[in-house]
Amino acid sequence: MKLYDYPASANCFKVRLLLALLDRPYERVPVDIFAGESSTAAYLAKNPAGRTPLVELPSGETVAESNAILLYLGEGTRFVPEGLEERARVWAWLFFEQNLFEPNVGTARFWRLTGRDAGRHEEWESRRLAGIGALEALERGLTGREWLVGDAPTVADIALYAYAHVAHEAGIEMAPYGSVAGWLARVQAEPGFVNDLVSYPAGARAGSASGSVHDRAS
Ligand SMILES: N[C@@H](CCC(=O)N[C@@H](CS)C(=O)NCC(=O)O)C(=O)O
Repeated sequence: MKLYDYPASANCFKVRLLLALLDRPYERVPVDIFAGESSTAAYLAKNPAGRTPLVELPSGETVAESNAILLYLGEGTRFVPEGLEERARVWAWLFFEQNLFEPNVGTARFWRLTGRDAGRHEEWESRRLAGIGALEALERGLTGREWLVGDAPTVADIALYAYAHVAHEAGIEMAPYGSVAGWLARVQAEPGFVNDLVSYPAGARAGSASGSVHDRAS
């Protein structure tokens, strides 16, 4: 199996984390999204949305969207429950992650770390505030519980971990979120845990040769 991957993307990190926890081998294919490699005709044929991550299976079929990939890879393992009610609750957290968490926490972080917050402070601040709202929801969801669904980690925890563990880089003060802090530590204590999320390279910065024409990441 191949993983088309951008090392600084936390959406890609989700997939690498699950593969590490599963101790599953794969071939990593780096895609330099700031050099246009996610919008070539060859890449768009694999993922019409032109985004990473993407997995290519031995059959040649591809699966896009980080959380769909987590569900696909996690099926039949301890990270995806068997019962329909628990599965549905996992799906709900995955939709929450894509609707409210990543677009706000992830985007506010990306803009801040790459200088894209300059010149649009109000827009950035509204993403950061919405990110705080998403963190408050995550805190409520974890209060009195060790994991988001059931009594063991699922792909929902992996998906939310990806941007929650770097939410401070979006300018969010994390001290109020004690249940989130305990849960982040529990994810990090899972056997096989790795954190190989790297910093955005210089070429991702707004105003750099490639970064200036690219606004879609996180
Ligand atoms: N909803 C998608 C978002 C993927 C996404 O935004 N990927 C970014 C990196 S974090 C990307 O590859 N951007 C390349 C581009 O937009 O050209 C997912 O969860 O996989």
